[in-house]
Amino acid sequence: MKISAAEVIVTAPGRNYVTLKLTTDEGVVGYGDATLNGRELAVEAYLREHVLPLLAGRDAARIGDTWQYLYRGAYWRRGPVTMTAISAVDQALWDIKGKVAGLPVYELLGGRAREAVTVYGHASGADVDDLLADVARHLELGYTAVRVQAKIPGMDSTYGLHTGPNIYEPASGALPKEEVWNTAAYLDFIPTLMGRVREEFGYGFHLLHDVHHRLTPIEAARLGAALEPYRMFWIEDATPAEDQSAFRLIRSHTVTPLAVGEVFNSIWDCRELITERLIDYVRTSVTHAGGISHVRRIMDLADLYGVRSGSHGPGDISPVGLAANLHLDLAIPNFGIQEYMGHRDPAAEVFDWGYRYENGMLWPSDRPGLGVEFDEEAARRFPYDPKYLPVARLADGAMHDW
Ligand code: CS2
Ligand code: MG
Repeated sequence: MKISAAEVIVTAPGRNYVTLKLTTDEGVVGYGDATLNGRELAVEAYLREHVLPLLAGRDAARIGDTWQYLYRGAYWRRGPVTMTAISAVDQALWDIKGKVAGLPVYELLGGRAREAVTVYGHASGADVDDLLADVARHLELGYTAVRVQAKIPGMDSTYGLHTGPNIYEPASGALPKEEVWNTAAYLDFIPTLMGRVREEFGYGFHLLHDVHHRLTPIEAARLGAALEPYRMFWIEDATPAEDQSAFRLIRSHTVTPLAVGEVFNSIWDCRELITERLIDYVRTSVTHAGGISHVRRIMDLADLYGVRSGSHGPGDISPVGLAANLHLDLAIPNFGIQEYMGHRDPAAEVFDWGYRYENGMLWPSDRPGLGVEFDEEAARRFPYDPKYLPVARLADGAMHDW
């Protein structure tokens, strides 16, 4: 069965999503998520100009060979744009393979290693009381793992906070929003905040926190040590993720578990982190790191070293991408946890996903392939809406990591 048509569709039902549609000569359609927040059109153009012309006439069954052709066959390889584009092709081909076999993709990956996938939800607040109310709401909804973020006193805005009722969307505006960051205020506040959460709700659920690349290694070490009494499930992205050696220093000072990797796009970004056991959870997602085929290899390497998965699952990964990640989560032996924010209206007018949230877990559907349908007519009603992720500066005006 050959690929006969390929198309990229950019649509914004609530936020921007880039979706690849592959069609075979026998009329089987596969979808892949190619959404890269704030850089949507770069991936769309890479696919349209440099990938789609190579796909026509290729055997749709040969996923690995197509992957190698697009990766090894490109002299300028890796990087978020390229790897998100390759990922979309990989997802769409797994979708087609599942539909041809009449099986959900997790069956093709070896079958379910678990019934459902434990997820963590996002609690956030403009102050401590607001945050505590949101944690309570998550526990009532059945979450067994909750990520906790709150506005840092003294700062005008802080990353990771809901931007509407239960909505988290950091991208906004025709130019990047500028935020002012204060490390000292942050480091003073976070241990107090986690203490309040444990005091109020106890230790019977997993507590997570995202540092969002803001600290130096020694600051991150101090934070990890200060949080030890609160028995965190993890702290995430404690330092800018491209510096793998930073984690050696953090690791030597704290037993707070470490997670990193939402911005990684290949196994080379985390090889030392894994083989030197410098982290506990690797957060690479199927959408941004070369698809199911490549993230499976990352997770296999991680399994050898006792590192578990904790894949990125924000609203800026489409339901197709989240579904692809779920199939992998269900099948791998070293699954740890999955991030879950959900997709809010009007996303459901364009995407019809079969998986569902219940009791702190995502449950797969038994639809063949990835199990997500895409309504092209509805997609046309929501044109591309350009938006940027924010940038961060220090009080003296110098740029900082956002
Ligand atoms: C965040 C993301 O979910 C997370 O852990 O770090 O929401 C991140 O800010 C966005 O995906 C950026 O697009
Ligand atoms: Mg994060």
